Amino acid sequence: MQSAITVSLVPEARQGPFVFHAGLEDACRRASELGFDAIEIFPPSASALKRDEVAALLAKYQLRLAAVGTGAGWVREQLTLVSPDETVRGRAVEFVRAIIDLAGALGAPAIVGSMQGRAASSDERSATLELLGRTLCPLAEHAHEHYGVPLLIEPLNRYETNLLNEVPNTAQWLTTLPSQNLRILADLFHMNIEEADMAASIVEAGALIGHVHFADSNRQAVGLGHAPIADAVAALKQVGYQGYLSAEIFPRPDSDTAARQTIESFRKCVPSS
Ligand SMILES: [Mn+2]
Repeated sequence: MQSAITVSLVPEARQGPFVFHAGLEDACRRASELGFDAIEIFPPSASALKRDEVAALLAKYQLRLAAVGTGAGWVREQLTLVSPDETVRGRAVEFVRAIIDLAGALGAPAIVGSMQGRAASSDERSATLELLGRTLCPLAEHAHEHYGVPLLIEPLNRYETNLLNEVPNTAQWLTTLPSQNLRILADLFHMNIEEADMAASIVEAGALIGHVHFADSNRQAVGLGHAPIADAVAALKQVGYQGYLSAEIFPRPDSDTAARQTIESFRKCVPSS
């Protein structure tokens, strides 16, 4: 397993759970100084970043790109992949596809979290999930065919969506879809709210887990809350997970302290690193 840390380049997400907010180079420099393996970027859109500049910064600071988020499509433009408005839905698909193209060219997957949207009511959940499957699969195939990377889908807690809340249910749902290229982003903060047993859920999803958001019960750095993170990491080892533990956390009390706490917790959880 490898360590990663988040940077938001979205002014509207200034209060969001991202460690660094002062630009990509600042984040790369600080991540590199602390010994992180990679960074995860939350950009305002794909066009806000130039691929060559990102590549140059990653090379300069000897970092890899862990993943790129698509949530700004929701935060800034209220786009979702299940909007009943076909035009909005089409814009959402294009927003995600552009991020797949940016991330994929740098060898990283895109993340669909809040862009999954929500069902208007519980009666409409299954039809909305079906629509989500229909919009996600062509995007996942695009990521596979052009870049050989998966597309990550993230179950969120019940306060953020009524579609995908639990890791095992999401794993089950993935097996019903035509694309084999979707993987689960297991966010330990969301899991701590929704799962009966985080470790058991990780074991159940097994090889379908493609990325991990490394956060404690209160969305602070691991070690500053009370979620059973050590058990979750043991379960990830058990299923042979070799991806990133990426800190998607609040910069509390400040970015540097949260980052330092994260890398210390990571080294405790993954002593071989
Ligand atoms: Mn997350």
